[in-house]
Amino acid sequence: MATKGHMGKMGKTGADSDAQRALAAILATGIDDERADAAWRLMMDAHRLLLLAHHNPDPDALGSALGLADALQSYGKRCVVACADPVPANFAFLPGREHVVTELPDENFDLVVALDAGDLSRYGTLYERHKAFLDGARIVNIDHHATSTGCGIVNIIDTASAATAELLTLLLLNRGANISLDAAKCLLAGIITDTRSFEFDATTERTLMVGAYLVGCGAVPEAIVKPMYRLKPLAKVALWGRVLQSVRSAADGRIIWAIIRQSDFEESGASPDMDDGMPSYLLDTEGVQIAVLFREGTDGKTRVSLRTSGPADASKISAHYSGGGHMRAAGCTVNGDVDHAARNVIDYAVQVLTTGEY
Ligand SMILES: [Mn+2]
Repeated sequence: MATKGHMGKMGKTGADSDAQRALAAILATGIDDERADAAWRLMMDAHRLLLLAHHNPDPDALGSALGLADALQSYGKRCVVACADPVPANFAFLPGREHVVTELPDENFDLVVALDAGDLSRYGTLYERHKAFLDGARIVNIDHHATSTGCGIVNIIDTASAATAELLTLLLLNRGANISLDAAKCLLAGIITDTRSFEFDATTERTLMVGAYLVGCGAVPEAIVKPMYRLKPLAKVALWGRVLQSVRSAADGRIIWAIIRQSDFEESGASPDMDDGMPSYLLDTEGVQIAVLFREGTDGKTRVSLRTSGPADASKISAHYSGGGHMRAAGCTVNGDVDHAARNVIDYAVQVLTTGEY
């Protein structure tokens, strides 16, 4: 009788199970008690809290802010979650997103909690518009970025956390706070998206334990993974179908490339962003070390996106064409039509692979 959808609700799962209690006890030790106490005391002493997510928000910034707001509201705190930019439409899996504001209400906040960025300028136009207030505000900063210097009077910064939501879960469990189903959904969204479904190197045993705890609270991974990474419009499927027919290889299959033309967008009805993910998709082909996507511009120029694995350095190849980027992902713009640009860049990539010289 048990179906896949019912399994999670059966047996000893849920917030009060022995497994959840054991996990909570372990995770509560993952954060410094004194610092957790200092941050929590500021939050408990406050009445009106402003929770900030950085601009160009990702689910970690917004999920952390919404998850913390949910937890603090159960203590009777007034919480406003603010972000310089609106919540993207595909973050529908974040409960409470409809309450996120892009402009501060006219209220006297007695505490600010800044989440997922350690520098106030990362809070974008919200900071610019309220510089005087935020420069003088009492701030608790919770973040996991290595570049964070801390913008608060209490800073909880842990670069071993794969997501701010992971660190925040430790804080809540350390302080014995209840994590509701809504909060668990928000926090799991932060962890899943900052680790790309527990795939990135930053994923640790502890990350998975926090994930296990939040799933134990009732959060469902697929409710986040599917809209973030799998769902796509039909026009995108049509675009990829056309472009993948143009795939060619060189250097005994170590190089793969494809051309995407303006006519591909027009005839598939796709929008300009729908080639997103294609260079990485091409790189995940057996034996491939260099993947290149050539995109015909409307200005007579060709946009080149490079991905590499193995010894090839994408940034050095793109630098040959005055572009930039990182070792594994880089890009450049080449003058001239897309077929000419492809021939030129692929010839150079073959030379790089065969000589090892750039
Ligand atoms: Mn993050």
